Amino acid sequence: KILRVAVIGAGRMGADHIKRLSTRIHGAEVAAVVDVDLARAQAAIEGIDGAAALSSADEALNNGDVNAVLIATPGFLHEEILYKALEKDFPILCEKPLTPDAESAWKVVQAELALGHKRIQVGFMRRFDAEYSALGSIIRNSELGELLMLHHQHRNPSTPEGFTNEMLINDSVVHEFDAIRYFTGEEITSVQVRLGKPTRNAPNGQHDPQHVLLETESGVLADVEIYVNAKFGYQVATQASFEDGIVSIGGDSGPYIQSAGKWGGSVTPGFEERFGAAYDVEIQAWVDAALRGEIGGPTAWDGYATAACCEAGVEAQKSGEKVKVQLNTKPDLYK
Ligand code: ISE
Repeated sequence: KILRVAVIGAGRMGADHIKRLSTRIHGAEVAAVVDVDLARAQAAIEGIDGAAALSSADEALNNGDVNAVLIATPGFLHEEILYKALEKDFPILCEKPLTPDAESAWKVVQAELALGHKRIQVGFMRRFDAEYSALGSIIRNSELGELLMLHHQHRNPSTPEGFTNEMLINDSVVHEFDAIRYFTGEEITSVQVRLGKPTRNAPNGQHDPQHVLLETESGVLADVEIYVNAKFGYQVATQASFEDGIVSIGGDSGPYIQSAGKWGGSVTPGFEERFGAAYDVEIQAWVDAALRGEIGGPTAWDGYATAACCEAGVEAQKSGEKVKVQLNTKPDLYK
């Protein structure tokens, strides 16, 4: 058996996934690529045998050749496609965010519950990064005692047009919300956002950088520097403080070169390079699990819980106050 995947959305992330599905991933093939811009869909399937370029998701889901869906459209378009794919009972890999707000994410959770089994894996790829999983297992195995604090740096070189102030939370810090939940195995209980001195390089009314402060159920404190117009490159790093030590991940990696009176290495230019290996592992885990009728990563509940954190985060951005994260009771399916 093989997954015949319809990739919905052939933008930056969609195109990247199409490449990996058609070259490096085992057990799956690209059956269809959907984009409102048909020329973009056509360009994306070039050289891929047996793939169709289409302009409507309905057409792809109903064409008989498709048995799985990878959703890589902008977040506000996910919900409708999710319902259609759930109706077909197809394995679904949905890029983050699951949906743009907690209410719609909760509806998606309800639709999956009605189906009675998990079909949605949400694209939080950091869980599949080698250093992230190493830190995750140090925490779970209590190798350095209890985890006390997490310090995150999330820096992007620049933002695409239309990247709003809210998107610093909804599109960027959403990754840390998931990472903190993944590391601690707990829900985040509150979010506060501090706006300090801004860079002159921020467009679109963004206040950049921002300092996000969080707490988890057991009182682990976390902070995130989100800085999306940092210019120098793409950098995502974490330092974790334990009772018996400190662990740092995502630091600079080699090769380190000494030449012409200088020494140093290079910084990854974007998330495709920084998390390329993690995306490969993520998509392979999704495919392997889907072939067994399961999912291989973050669930719709994770999509919902992070959406609730984002909502609190955007409110905190506006009020400057510490805002409580409101969550419904976790359904048994996700326990
Ligand atoms: C983007 O959508 C991502 O998901 C990247 O991982 C993140 O670093 C970036 O800030 C987001 O805009």
